[in-house]
Amino acid sequence: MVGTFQCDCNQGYQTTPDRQACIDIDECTIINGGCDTHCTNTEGGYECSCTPGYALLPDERSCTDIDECEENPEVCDGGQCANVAGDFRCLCYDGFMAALDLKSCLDVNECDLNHNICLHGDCENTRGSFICHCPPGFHVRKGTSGCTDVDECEIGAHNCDMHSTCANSLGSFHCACRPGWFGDGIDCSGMTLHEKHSKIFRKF
Ligand SMILES: [Ca+2]
Ligand SMILES: [Ca+2]
Ligand SMILES: [Ca+2]
Repeated sequence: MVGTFQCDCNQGYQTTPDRQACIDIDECTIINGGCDTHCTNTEGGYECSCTPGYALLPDERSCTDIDECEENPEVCDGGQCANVAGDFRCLCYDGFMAALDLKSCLDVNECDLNHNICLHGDCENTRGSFICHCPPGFHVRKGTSGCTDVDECEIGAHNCDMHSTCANSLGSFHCACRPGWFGDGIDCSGMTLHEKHSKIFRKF
């Protein structure tokens, strides 16, 4: 008579009905293996996993939302990060726009968007903003963005003679001696050059 035997199976295995062999138990068929989301049967065991945006907790069964904002504070560089279940999105600040997937903020190139944004100046794009470089005689007035003419006459930034009138012009200004005064506007005298010379001449 041939001796009989029975198998004692390791954890994760069960004996075949004839008790002659051990076969893997598919734990996933029984209440999803206790997994929150995904259950994957393996030889002699099983594994729980989560959908993207969720992380497996130390109990190796439960899934919890990943707070991407806390995990990577720079994720929305140029905006505010808003954590949502299984995902996150960026609320971008002025000067930035959200990428198509709302997962990052991109600089708006104001110079490309509006070629006239700096008016009389050159536009330089910067991250989150832009800078207007103005030529001499132009400046960026407070509260505006483009380069506009400096009114040298109004702000007193001219070198006109006190007997001269100042006329503002685009990018510059002009001085002209008042009636009865003579000169180039920067120097005005009460007499013509001719009178001046004849006066000097008379001295001798
Ligand atoms: Ca999340
Ligand atoms: Ca910009
Ligand atoms: Ca001017």
